[in-house]
Amino acid sequence: MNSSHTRSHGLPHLRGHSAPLPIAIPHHLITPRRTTTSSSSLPPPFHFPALHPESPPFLHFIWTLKTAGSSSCCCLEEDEQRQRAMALSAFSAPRGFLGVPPQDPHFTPAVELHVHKQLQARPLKPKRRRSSSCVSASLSEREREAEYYSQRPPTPLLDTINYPVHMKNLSAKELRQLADELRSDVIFHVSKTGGHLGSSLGVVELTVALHYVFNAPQDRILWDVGHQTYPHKILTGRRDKMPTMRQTNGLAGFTKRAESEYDCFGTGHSSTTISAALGMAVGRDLKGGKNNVVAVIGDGAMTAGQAYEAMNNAGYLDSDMIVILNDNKQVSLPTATLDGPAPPVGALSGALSKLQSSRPLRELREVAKGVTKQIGGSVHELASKVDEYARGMISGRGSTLFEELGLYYIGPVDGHNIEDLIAILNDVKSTNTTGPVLIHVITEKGRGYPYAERAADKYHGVAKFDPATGKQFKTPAKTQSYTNYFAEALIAEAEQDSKIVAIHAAMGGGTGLNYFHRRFPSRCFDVGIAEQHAVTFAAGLACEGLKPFCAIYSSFLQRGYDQVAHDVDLQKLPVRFAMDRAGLVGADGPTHCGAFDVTYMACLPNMVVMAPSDEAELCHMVATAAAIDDRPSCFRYPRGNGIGVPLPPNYKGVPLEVGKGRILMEGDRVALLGYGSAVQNCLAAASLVEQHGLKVTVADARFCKPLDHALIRSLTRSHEVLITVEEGSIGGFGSHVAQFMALDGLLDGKLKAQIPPISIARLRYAYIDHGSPADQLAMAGLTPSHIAATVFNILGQNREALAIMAPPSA
Ligand SMILES: Cc1ncc(C[n+]2csc(CCOP(=O)(O)OP(=O)(O)O)c2C)c(N)n1
Repeated sequence: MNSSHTRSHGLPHLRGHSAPLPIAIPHHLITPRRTTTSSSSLPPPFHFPALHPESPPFLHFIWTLKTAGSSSCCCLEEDEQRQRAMALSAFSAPRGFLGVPPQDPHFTPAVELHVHKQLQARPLKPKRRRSSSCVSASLSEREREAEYYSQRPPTPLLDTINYPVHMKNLSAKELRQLADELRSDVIFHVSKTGGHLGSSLGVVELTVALHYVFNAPQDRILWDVGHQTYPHKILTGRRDKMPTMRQTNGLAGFTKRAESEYDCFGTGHSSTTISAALGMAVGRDLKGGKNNVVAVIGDGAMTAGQAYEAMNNAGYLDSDMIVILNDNKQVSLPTATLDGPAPPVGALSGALSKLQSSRPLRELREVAKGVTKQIGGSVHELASKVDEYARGMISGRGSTLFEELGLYYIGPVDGHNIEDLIAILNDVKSTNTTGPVLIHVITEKGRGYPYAERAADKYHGVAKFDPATGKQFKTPAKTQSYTNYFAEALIAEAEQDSKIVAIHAAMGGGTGLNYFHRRFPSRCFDVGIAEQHAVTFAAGLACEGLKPFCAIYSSFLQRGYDQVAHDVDLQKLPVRFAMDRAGLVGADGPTHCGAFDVTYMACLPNMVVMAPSDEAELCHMVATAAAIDDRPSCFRYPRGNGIGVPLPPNYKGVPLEVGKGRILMEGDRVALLGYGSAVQNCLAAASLVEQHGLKVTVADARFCKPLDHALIRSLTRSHEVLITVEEGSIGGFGSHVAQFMALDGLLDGKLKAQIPPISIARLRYAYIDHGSPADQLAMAGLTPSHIAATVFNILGQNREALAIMAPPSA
């Protein structure tokens, strides 16, 4: 176990020396329970000596107790005796250091009394707390008003679990405690790093039950999307790395095979796990193996076609595997419109809800419970628990969907009831040759963190936040995100053209279309996590003369590529693709990096391919796409905020001339031809270069297809060097420019001086790991310094190149 998580006697490790410090105190020590205590029986006052600032942290704990006054409560309801013993031994441990004689009988009672008095002096407000948790002393007013704890909770049991093997002997009660501690640990860590919170909180009990029943990594546990795996990561040897979550060189926000053998399949994009699990199950069978394979998939991820393709095939192949449908009634992101919680889209969720609320089902369960009671005995209880949920007894309407695909349906099961989960998982595990089984588990997103539970978006993805108040620390920005500018520009177009409609795939918040939805509810379509369908659905709308804008992240559109090519481009249908998160995306990493869209879009014969260099250009490109009505078009824009250029009035853009770029800055010798957001880095590079006495030309290509041939010819002829710059993979803008130059004879000069060297700066030929945007840009070699150094390198001025890459002050 990593030392940073090791705490003595389950008490928090206190950092720093300035009192007052937060402390955690088990509930029974501060609850007035000694009703017999009278002033006459009180121990004599205990004298706390002064404390040296260099003293070990646990002394500060005691010192804080004395000086700050402990005011809060905690509610470790479970196993009081054990908690009490642990706490008292912790109190007793430092006696020697405090100069207290080891046998002083008054030490412990004195501490208890002190705490007791503090409590009486400052009674606690009843707070809505669901489970065992922690406390902090010396609460500020704000903290006392708060519904959660600002400091790291004690996790005595979790501290003993580094890998699943360490939890195999725990009792049901201890497993519940472990789940509580795991939950508070997730909240604590995510409050420091930001990341995916709500989904992880919803699967805490499920994660504990799965790792208790199954033996990963031999048993394969797959997590769909992987954004809910923070508890899984904590239980599988990565707790000490949680503070590095989603940061450069830190833990990935999704499962990743290279990170841990417990991550048996890499994820990020949804709805893949049933397919992968089936592959693993069949692979096991072919090899004669015996291990279990479990795929956990959310009801959102279950809206994608691939999940059904996989279930259909699983039913046919009949290999043993378990699919756990984690149903939290949240399908799209965020889980709310701008006006409040959104009902989940799609008929599947309707069917699942019916299943949950089915009256016959509830009654049958009651009957089952009665039968169990009459039979009595733990074995019968366990067995009937499974029967109770099994399909034979319920025949709920939603279950037939899965049964007809060939999966044995069990459910719905309370996903926060560890005993039930364990009973069912054990039963399914121990039954040989069952074929595929689907266990329908009901969970609550954001479970156990009051602010998440109440939030309309269930805190799906959060910035760093204050756990006590749930308030996220968002740095105010001077400009809006590109996503918002896109949404405003599209609304402006739609105000003038009633044929404009918008489609997204479960990403109303991420694409900004929730704003469009509020303005035009009947013209906005959330199709669920179904990018393939979104594209062909848009194609159908275009056939009917509507003007569809399909807003899908660059990386997610990869999933709908055949539809883009076959259903849209081949038929020359005017579907407009707004590709958000183009280029590097920071913390989400390579699964979400929009690296390939220029390559896969610009090779299509009919597609117009463009990229704005700033937010005003984005507005103009929305207008351009609206105006292109005889063929498909697309534009890509980055994650992050605009650069603060003046915007067209009311965000209403003006259509650009298709296939025309523009020169932004005139110079000599070297021309930088940027595409999309990379143009800004070209401008910044130009000013770096200028500091070394060279003025370069900077041009904004605007279009990758059709290319501005005249612009490229003129730049080529009037400069010694042409450098294209883009945030995308090989085969993108630079490749198109190089191809054109080769075919146009621009590379055929007879004299050396007439041959313009061309350099192409693009994303490094590798997947760039998650990290800060600045680190990623540096890894890609696309920072202004890299571009400026490339200029001097090509000109043979290595000294200037070096000076730029390693300035003297660095
Ligand atoms: C192909 C694809 N499209 C969109 C997303 C973005 N996305 C991440 S999680 C999520 C919702 C998933 O819902 P569910 O599977 O029910 O999990 P929950 O977040 O509710 O736990 C979406 C749409 C994605 N990861 N992959």
